[in-house]
Amino acid sequence: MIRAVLFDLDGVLTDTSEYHFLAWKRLADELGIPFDRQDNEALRGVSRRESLLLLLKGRPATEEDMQAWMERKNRYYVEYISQMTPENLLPGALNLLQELRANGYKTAIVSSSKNTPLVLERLNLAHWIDAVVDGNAPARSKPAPDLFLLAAERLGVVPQECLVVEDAAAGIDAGHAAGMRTLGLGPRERVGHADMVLPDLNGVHLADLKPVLE
Ligand code: G16
Ligand code: MG
Repeated sequence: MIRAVLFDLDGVLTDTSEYHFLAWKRLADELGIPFDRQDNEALRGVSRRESLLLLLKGRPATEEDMQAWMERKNRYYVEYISQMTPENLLPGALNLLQELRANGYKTAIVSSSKNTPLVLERLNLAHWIDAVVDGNAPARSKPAPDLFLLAAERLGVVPQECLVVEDAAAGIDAGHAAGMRTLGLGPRERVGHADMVLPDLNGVHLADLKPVLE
């Protein structure tokens, strides 16, 4: 019996995944490294450092370079997200959060991003969320189960009572590693290993999630 729904942020509730791409693309262009949307798929949901390593594709870099490049990418990213408003919530996201809460489910945001507090503030979401666990927590990032396990603990539920909603392969892996049920959003090539797959949350109601909620 599911009692809590743990939402990823980027690519699930809002489209910051596009801003991550644009910020990495800007850095890659400046460094003269080829990088397109297809390359970006591998970065979805993984940490900032892991993303940079994927972008560098084995090119040599000192720790100092890495730090400077991660900071530069983050500066670009923060520029983008500072312009966000509640209009940047993806269709269906707010409605589902409200329905869940009205029906006694607990809700959490579980994101690898250190920028989660700023994004949540821009989206004005605090009212519908019981707990937030983000990349600032002293824990391993996805695909490790740590962030999801921490969220369950904060909500006072056990992993078997949690449904994870994720758009990234690494996030689905993290949910399964935590012993939770998973709803994958996006193409089957990416999230086909989830317990249930939908294209996105547009028009999705509680009743549609019955197969994974019971
Ligand atoms: C997100 C994004 C990733 C990003 C990571 C770290 O994870 O999907 O692309 O690299 O956070 O973000 P930041 O550099 O802002 O700390 P999630 O878990 O919300 O999908
Ligand atoms: Mg995501």
